[in-house]
Amino acid sequence: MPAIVLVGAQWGDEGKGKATDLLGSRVDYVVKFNGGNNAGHTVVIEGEKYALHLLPSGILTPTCTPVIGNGVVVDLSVLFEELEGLNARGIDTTKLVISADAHVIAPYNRTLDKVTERFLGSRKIGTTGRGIGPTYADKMNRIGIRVQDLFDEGILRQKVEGALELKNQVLAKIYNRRAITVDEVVEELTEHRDALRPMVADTGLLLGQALDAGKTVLLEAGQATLLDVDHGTYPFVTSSNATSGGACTGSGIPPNRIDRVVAILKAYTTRVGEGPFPTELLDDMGEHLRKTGGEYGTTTGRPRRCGWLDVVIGRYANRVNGVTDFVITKLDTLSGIETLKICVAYDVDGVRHDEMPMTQSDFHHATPIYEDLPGWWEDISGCRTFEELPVNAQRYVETVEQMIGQRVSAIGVGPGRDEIISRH
Ligand code: 2SA
Ligand code: GDP
Ligand code: MG
Repeated sequence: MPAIVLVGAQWGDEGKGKATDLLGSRVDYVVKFNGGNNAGHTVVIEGEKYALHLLPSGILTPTCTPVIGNGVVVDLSVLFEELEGLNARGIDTTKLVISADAHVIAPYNRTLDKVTERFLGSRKIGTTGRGIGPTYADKMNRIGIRVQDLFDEGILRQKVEGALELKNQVLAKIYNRRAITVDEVVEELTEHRDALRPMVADTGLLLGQALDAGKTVLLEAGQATLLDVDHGTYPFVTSSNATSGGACTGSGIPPNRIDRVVAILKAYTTRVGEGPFPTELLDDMGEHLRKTGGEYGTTTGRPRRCGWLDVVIGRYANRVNGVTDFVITKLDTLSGIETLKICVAYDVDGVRHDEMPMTQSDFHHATPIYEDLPGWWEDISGCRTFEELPVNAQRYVETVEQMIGQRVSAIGVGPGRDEIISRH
């Protein structure tokens, strides 16, 4: 199995971190290909909880080489904080490799992310405030700073100077903020330069050679399909490509080397930040899912919005990502609910939509059309085979498979590494 892509099927927090960690022992490389420290992956190993933000989840598997690909935006202070935190817990992080082409999050972009949200008022996106959007905007605007620039001080100063010409005008004229100096930016960006140097590589070349040598590579998405800047609920999205296509551009691995795309689908739906969410539950059931599922942001601690499973989204994720198999997570969270609802289509101003509506205006007006399924009462966290699951839990999974038209290869029944049912 040369290259596997792992993506989130909904609005994130489906449990990609746990799934990556699980596959980690079977792969040689785990590559983060998009996003930055806006991600939050919680992995529980033998009762120990690890919250990763910028580092690929493969960092927790000693046999695996973790890679930060060219498509990632790197906050250097967060990188070293996270590495130190793991080292203090006895995790060996020396194998980490970082692309020379990855962009770095400059301090002014963190400031701009936060102040822009404040100025947007009711039109805000609900970002994580980590500087992700402005850094990707700089990349597209060709005024970004890349990891390789840190090792050529002349070039670095030139680039920071160029970027600040624009940034300081925006900060001063629009936001009434003080001007930032080239020196302070260069100082912050080069603080960890010596420690960073041995980690930096041509990761596209490294991964290409690894695949040629028969190694397996797992490409791990941050965020998810509906947060993808092209295929998500724009503008309420993140600023990178979180779908499987992003795995190629964000790593340098071409599409013909990828032969498996695993999508992680939570047994219900959650979303953090603003934006449309047809199956959102603003009642006691929503609160029940949030409490039982522990649905609070791994990075910001924000309560996640919760709702029923939406297979229109499941079908969309299947198509956009070219999914080969789904992993359903958090099925255990649904135990003890008498009747479960699955959204099978939308009603948009009196018209039935079986597919995602073409326009965001229609998606904002989408009302779910539900099918009811009987729930189960048993604690399923100890189940390790499909047959051990209560019949109604089996039916729930099989119904999702039929409705999406894709195989479910594994089912999560708890946060722990071993709390999983494999159906191979
Ligand atoms: P940004 O900061 O520019 O990427 O925000 C843009 C939108 O993307 C959403 N987003 C996320 N949604 C779910 N989970 C994410 N990671 C953290 C987690 C989030 C947290 O694992 O819990 O801790 O709050 C994540 N990252 C970005 C974000 O909410 C905006 O809607
Ligand atoms: P990610 O961003 O997709 O990696 O997901 P997060 O880590 O942000 O959120 C998923 C949460 O669900 C984490 O706290 C995981 O420990 C937890 N989790 C993952 N799979 C399961 C599961 O099958 N059951 C339960 N109860 N929790 C799970
Ligand atoms: Mg998360």
